[in-house]
Amino acid sequence: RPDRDWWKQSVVYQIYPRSFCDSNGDGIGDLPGITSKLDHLKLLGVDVVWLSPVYASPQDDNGYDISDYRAIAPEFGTMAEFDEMLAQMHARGIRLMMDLVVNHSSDEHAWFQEARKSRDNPYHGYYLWRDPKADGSPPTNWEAAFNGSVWEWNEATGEYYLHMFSRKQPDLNWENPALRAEVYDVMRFWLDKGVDGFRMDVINMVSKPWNADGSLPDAPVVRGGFLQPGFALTCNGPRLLEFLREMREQVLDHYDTITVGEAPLATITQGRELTNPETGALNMLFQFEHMDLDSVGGHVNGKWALKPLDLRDLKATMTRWQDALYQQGWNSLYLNNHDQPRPVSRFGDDGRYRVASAKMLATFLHGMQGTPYVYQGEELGMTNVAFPSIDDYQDIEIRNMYRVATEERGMDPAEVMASIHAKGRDNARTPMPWDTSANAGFTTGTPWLKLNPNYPQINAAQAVADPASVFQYYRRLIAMRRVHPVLVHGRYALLVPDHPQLYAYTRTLSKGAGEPAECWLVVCNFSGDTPVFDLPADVPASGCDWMLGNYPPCEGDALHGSPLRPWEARMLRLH
Ligand code: TEU
Ligand code: CA
Repeated sequence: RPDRDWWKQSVVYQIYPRSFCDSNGDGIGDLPGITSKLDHLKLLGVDVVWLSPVYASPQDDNGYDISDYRAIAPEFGTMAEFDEMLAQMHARGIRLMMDLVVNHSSDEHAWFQEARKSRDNPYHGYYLWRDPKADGSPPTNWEAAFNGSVWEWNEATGEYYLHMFSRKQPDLNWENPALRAEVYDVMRFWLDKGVDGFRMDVINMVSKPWNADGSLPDAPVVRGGFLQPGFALTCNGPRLLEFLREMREQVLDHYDTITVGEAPLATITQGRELTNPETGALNMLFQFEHMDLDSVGGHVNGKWALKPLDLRDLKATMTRWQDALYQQGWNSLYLNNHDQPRPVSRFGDDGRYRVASAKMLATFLHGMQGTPYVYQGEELGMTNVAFPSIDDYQDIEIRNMYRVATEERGMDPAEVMASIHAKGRDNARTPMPWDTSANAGFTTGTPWLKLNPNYPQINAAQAVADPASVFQYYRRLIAMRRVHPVLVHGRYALLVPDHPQLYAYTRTLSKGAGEPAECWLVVCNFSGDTPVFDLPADVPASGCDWMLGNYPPCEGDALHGSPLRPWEARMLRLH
């Protein structure tokens, strides 16, 4: 391709297949359903689709537990329907990233079925086993993300196996070159079918930071009532770059791909190391710092212990990553996905100012340097839900946390439900609302998870028809990235860092000698108040052009002494 960095100008749309569109009335989204809605994506203007897993799976974690990496789960369709979907995407100029889940497999994968039979089975070394402590207890006190211990007993071999997530998701042993070779073969299988790249699930867990002698540290018990997954103990091991460089040399460099590595607790140093174009391995990472600002202890202590977001923390975090990767690597830009609550409920105002704040959040995100990711329904301004009963929720993480917190740790069910309403993953997994017909046109059957009750007001048909909708705003925002190189290559610089409600930054693109640099200003009001913005004196500007905004252009000087309206966003070209 003429521009090998096409992924820097792309906008990616994430589809969670179970909740996108059901074509056969079983209440579960599927591949033909996706194919039937590709024109929605074309209209939105996205360049790439990231498809969450559709491989064969017992669905213990909705497909993030894979039992055959080369087969399509019957719930989602057939390989022929996959091929048709891919052809229809390519026909529309839309590329496809698959979700590569290789930190762990399903316990129903043939590899694990063999491995657990005996300690000298040829597949035994594909997984991570440990003997019990002298008293028979698990090797460490670590907690898994989806239930008690990360260690599950295996009777046939008299030892424990590691699973950072559910007991049906045994971690794979990347220290074993034979296992790594199997992963690379799986990648070639999909790339040879024409797939354009991968999102790599918890990829910074594939090298575990364990002691060289194999001994494992116990976790410091920082007791809240909630689960505290031992991520910090199993992320970012010493061989991560080595493994991913090997993957790049053996597979990725032989194809024209886009790659993003999901990396909970990734540090900035890793961001630079792993995304360096020459010495790195992947195009970009999903780092989690900005996702952990509104909970006590983030991933280490669990996301359920809530605390209010301070905008200055968000500004500091985003600015650190923008500055660190400028001309060194590349950022992903995201505010939500299938694991995170809806941004307009989490960071905006999902009541009176839902539309304005959804547009503001999009402007804040897409104005920065990196590849933006739009999660299904984000383009509609979809909100969280608050189902009354734990029985309304399907997510293994929600259900197991609720059981442990209320039954084993005596927490107040009302307090636990409040955390679920704020941070539960099913907030993002309510079925995509297409129109105002029964079940919002998602299914003719009974949806696997209840719809958001506000679908009569928030659905794709309404959004496409309404010129002032969040959807139409996203279309204009996405199109700008293709037209204005400053949005792709311009240097980011934070302004007014200490302002508690305004997030303002510039993007500056140097032109040829003698030509003045092009400078854009993005100002976002993260509040329902009307704070005044004053362009700092060290940013030279005598005027500006309104490039985009979620309100009509203001009267008078937009740069000095200008009050922003509630949740207002302005994208201005300075001159
Ligand atoms: O998520 C990895 C991860 O960090 C999760 O702990 C996620 O952030 C958490 O559930 C939020 O509370 C990936 C997938 O995105 C997730 O859907 C899977 O459940 C998980 O890995 C295991 O494959
Ligand atoms: Ca279906």
